Amino acid sequence: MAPGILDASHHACAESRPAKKIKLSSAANVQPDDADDVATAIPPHPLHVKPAGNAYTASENLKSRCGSFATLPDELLSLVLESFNADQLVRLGSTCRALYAFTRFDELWRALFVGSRPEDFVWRGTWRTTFLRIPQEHVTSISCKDLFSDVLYRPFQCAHTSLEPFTSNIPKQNAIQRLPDLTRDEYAEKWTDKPFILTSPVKEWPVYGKWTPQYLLEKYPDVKFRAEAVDWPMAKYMDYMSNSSDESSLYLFDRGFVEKTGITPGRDAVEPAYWSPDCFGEDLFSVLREHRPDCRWMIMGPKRSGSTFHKDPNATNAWNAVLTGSKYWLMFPSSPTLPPPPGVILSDDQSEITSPLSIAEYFLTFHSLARETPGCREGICYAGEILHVPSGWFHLVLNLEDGLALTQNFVPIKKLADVLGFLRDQRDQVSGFKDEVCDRAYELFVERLRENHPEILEEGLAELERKGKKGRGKWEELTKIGDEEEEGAGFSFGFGGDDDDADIP
Ligand SMILES: O=C(O)CCC(=O)C(=O)O
Ligand SMILES: [Fe+2]
Repeated sequence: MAPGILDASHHACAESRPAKKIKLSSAANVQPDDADDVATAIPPHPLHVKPAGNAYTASENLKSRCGSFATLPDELLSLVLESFNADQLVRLGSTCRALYAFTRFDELWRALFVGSRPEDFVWRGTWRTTFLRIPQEHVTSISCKDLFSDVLYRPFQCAHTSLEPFTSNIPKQNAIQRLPDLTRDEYAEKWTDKPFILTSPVKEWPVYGKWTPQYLLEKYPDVKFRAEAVDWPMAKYMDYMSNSSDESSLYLFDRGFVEKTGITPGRDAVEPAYWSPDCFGEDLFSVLREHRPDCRWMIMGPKRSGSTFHKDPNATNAWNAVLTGSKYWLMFPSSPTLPPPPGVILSDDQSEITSPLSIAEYFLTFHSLARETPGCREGICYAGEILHVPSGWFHLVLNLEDGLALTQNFVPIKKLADVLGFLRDQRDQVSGFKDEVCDRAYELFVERLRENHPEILEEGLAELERKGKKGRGKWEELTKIGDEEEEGAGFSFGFGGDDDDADIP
């Protein structure tokens, strides 16, 4: 509804718009030098919808013509439409131009498509045309030029705003260090807790230079790979990758790629495809053998796709190797005493991370603040390079080009205590294990370490105990020692089993 034509009773919904407007203008404030370029670089919306603010100076507003639906704020209207099926959307969309625009919103069709998972489909450039099987030559478009809606315009704007200003001119103090390679000792002594990029090891991998999206298309066109909630044959995903404009692209993230492609990882294999760089040393999770949690993924996505802020599972470290394309990384350390990165919300017990914005929306809204925040690290990892993600670090990743990457999570000796602590004390967050062992991941890991690396286990447990004591408040320290002594040989680390203690800095 146009702010200019609202009656008094509807001012509440008009008030809800400036929040989006603030984001729109803050986008321009983020990079003053580039503001003009950003503004002019965005093409017109395909249905000619404009941002809500334009309604203030418009003489007409299409929203006012859609009957009772006009009384709903745009956010609520699109929420209501999420409960409609395809037939209802098509029918409603044919009643007036405003509802036509709202029912064309492609995220609605994406949800319908993913919910129905059709086996046999042709990707046609949008979720709606794909779902409705509309051939390209029959796609129509009606101009909705007097419709003003941030709900409809903002995702389009985010999908078309240049992100280059955010990923360039990285301040020196934020830059992730680049090194040719590291020795095991250097990694263990100095680098286990820091992000860095290695420029040499991946260039020795047989898959480097050979595996490209095009190669995978030719070799495995019909093999299905996991992309978020769907399993698509490589050929269909490649169609999607080359012809889509989602604000948040469907991202291929497949943990079964080794089995699906028949390659063998590991330097000692007869025909190795790739291996973990030597400096990372032994991965202690390998003692879990058949019970080890998911640990490797092939990642593929178009330019502008990527991962929103998260921490990797089970307090593991990770490496991420770019085979083609390039990735911008934005990273922050974490600890119980540090606030989360700007724009990221943590639950009180720090167990749940909410990062509600798309990558582009995050950049437009929070990037300048993130860049100024102490601890921020940024870097670009190019093809043939590998980036180290330390245990517990928040990271957001943006593909600067269409690209293919491999990633692996591991437990270096130096981080054993953290992983043991996580498996034992944050049981509800343990992930990637098969259901039958998930509840006893800690016990199983300890048992297997005791069989394979008893000294490393003892050291890890001792460090965990030290950390537990250091992490306690004075009162707990004084009152719990007696309890521990009473427990005799058993370990009690202060924050184990007693959730309250986990919060004590
Ligand atoms: O390549 C990406 O999108 C990032 C993947 C990731 O989060 C990781 O490797 O830990
Ligand atoms: Fe990650």
